[in-house]
Amino acid sequence: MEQTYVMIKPDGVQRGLIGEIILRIERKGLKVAAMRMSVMDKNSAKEHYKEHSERPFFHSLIEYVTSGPSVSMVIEGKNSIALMRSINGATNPVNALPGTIRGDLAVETGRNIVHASDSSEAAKREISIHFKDTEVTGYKKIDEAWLYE
Ligand code: IDP
Ligand code: MG
Repeated sequence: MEQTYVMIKPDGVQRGLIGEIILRIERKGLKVAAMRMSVMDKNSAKEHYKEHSERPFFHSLIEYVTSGPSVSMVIEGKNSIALMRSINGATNPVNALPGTIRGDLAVETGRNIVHASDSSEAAKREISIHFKDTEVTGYKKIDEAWLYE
């Protein structure tokens, strides 16, 4: 089953939105395959966001995501990469539709509370930055027969 990397960024944690965000992911029918709360170290954050290393906001982005505890997850399910991007909504909350996490709960791009991998290559790369193989569980959930045709 497809896996993606999802992070509740430090602003989501500080604003008390961990439960709200995980609720939306579980309610959709996606499975939490791994989860950890920690302060992301700077090297992992830089590796995670290396595609943005030349952008003017890179330094503040690294400071932001390492500024306090965040929640790292591996989310699993059919089409989980595309589904998580749509659950999160557009990068800039101004453009994120109501009903999405960013559309309902965030105000600006630099504090947009969640991350999700944008492709299969990114998902594999990001999961391997943040989790060891042994931390990603391979369990089967009882609702699968009712989620998938
Ligand atoms: P994504 O998180 O929707 O994949 P990306 O374009 O990959 O969006 O940007 C990664 C993260 O960098 C964003 O979620 C946001 O936190 C931050 N970011 C992107 N563009 C800007 C900007 O113009 N100003 C400040 N932060 C930005
Ligand atoms: Mg991105």
